[in-house]
Amino acid sequence: SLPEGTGEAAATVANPVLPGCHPDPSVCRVGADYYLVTSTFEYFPGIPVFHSRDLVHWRPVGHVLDRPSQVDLGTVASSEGIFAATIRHHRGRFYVVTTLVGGSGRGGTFVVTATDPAGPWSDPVWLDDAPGIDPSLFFDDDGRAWCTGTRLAEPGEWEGQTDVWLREFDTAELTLTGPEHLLWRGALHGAVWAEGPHLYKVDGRYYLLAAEGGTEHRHAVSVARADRVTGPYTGNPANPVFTHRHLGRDFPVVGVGHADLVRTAAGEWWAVLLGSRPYGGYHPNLGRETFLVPVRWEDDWPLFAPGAGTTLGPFRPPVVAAPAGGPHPDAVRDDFDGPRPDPRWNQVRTAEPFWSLTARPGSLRLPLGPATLAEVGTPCFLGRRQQHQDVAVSALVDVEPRTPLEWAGLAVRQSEADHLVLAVAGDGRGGRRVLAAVRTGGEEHLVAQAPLPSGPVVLRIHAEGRRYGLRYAPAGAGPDAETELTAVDGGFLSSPRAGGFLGVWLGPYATAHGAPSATVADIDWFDYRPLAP
Ligand code: 6LW
Repeated sequence: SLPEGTGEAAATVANPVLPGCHPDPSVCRVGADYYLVTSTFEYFPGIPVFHSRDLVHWRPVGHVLDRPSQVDLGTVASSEGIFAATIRHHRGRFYVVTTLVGGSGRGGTFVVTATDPAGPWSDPVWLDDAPGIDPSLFFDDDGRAWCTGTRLAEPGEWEGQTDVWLREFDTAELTLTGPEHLLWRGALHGAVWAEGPHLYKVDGRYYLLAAEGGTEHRHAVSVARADRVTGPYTGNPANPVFTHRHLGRDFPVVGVGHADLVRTAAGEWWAVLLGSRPYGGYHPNLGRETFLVPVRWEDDWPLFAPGAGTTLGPFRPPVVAAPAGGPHPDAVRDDFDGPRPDPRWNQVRTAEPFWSLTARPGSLRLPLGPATLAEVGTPCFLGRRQQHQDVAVSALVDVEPRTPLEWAGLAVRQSEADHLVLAVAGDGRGGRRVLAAVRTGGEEHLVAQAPLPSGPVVLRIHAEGRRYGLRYAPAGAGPDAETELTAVDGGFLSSPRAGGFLGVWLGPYATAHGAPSATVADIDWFDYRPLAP
C-alpha cells in the first residue's frame, strides 16, 4: 500500500538521495534505468534494490535476499551479516556480489543473479576462495570479467592494513579462476583500510576506486589507475579525491566515502556514496545514508563534486532523457489492509513471517514471542528505518497482557545492547501499565511506568533530535488526551556511542521475555510522519 509520489524536477539535487540507514551504495545503469543496492546486516529482507530514472529519486522495487533458502542470519549479531554489496549488469543478467560476515552458519562471499532486478534473485553461489569483504565485479570490454575485494593484510589484524585483490571471474560457472593479483597494499593515500574497491575502464584505462580511512569520521575516497586491469596501479597524487574529514565534527555531513561511479546515457558521470548527518552533538542516529555527487574527469582523473567540494553542493540534477519518477513519499501509513505489509518493513534475522495479516483482517497480529530484542535471536519486531531526525511514529495497539513480562508496543532498535521500548504490559494485579524501558550498553532500565485502563491505545514516539518523547493516548481521543510518559535522550542509539555500523529502525514489537504466552497484540495501523521543519 505505497502511495505513489509525483513531483517536478528539482532545481538542485536534494541529498541524501536515500535517507536513513542505506550504507555502501552500489549502482549500475541499463539504458535509461538505474539500479542501486545498500547493505542490510542482520535485517531481512536483505539488500533492497532501488530503481531510478534520474539518480535522484529512488523507488524500492524488491530485495535481493528474501527467502530463508538464500542465507541464514539466525546467529548473526547486530552490525554483522550482509556487508557491502555490488550490483552490476552484463548481457541481460544482473549480478550482486556481497559477503555474509559473522554468525555460526554458512558465511563468506557469494554471488546471486537475476534477469529482473526486482527479483527473484538466485540462491547464492558461494565464492569460498574470495577472501575478506567488499567484493565487486568488473566486466571488461574485451569479454573478460573480474572480481576484486578487500582483505586484511594480516589475517585477524584489524589495526593493520588491507590488501585489494583481483581474480578473474567465470561468468558461466560463477567461480573465481586464475591467479590472484594484488592491486593495492594499504590505503591508496597512505591512510588505513582500503575498502569498497570498484574497477572501471574509462578511455582505455583502468581505474581502481576505494574507500579508505575507516567508515567513520576519517572516511575518504581515493583512486588509482593502470594500463592493464591487473596493474600496476598508480595512486592519484591528489588522493584522497573526496572526503569531509577536514571539515570538522560539526559539519552537517560527515564520514563520506565508499563511492561507486556511474556514467549516464547522456555521458555525465556521477557517484553514489555514503555519509552521515550527525545532530544533537555527534549523533548520527539515522546511520550512514546514500548521497549523490557529480563527477567530472580532469587530467584523466575523476573530480568529485567539482566546484563545490562537499556533498552539500548545490548540484544541478543529472541530464535525463526519461521523465523523473518524482519523490518517494516519506510519510508512511500502513493500515495492514493488504495481503502483505509495506515492503519497507524489516525483520531481525528471519525471513519467516511471525506475524499474521489474516488472523484479524485489517490488523497486524503479533504473537508475544519468547525472544527479546536483547538476544541474538528472532524477536517479534517489525521495523523500518528512522529516516528523519524529527519524526512522529505512532501505532494503534490492542493488547491485554496477562503478566508483567508480557510487553507489546513500539521499539527503537540500534542493536541487542541498545534500544528503547514503549509498551503496554501487565501490572501483576490483573491490570495494565504503559512502560518505557531503555537498554543501553547491555543494561536494561525501566525508565517510567503508569497505570493504563484496558482498551486500544495509541502509542507515539515523538522524536525531535536526540529527544525521544514517549507518549500514549486512549484510541479515538483527541490530541489533548495524549500523555507524555517520559522523554529519553536518544544519543545512546547512535553508532559512535553504541558501536557498530547501523542507524536505527523503529516499529511494532511484542515479547513475553522468554515465558510461553498465548497473548497476541493487534496493530490496527502504523504511522511514520516526518515533523515539519
Ligand atoms: C563495509 C565496509 C566497512 O562492508 O563497513 O568499515 C562495512 N568498512 O566497507 C559495512 O558497511
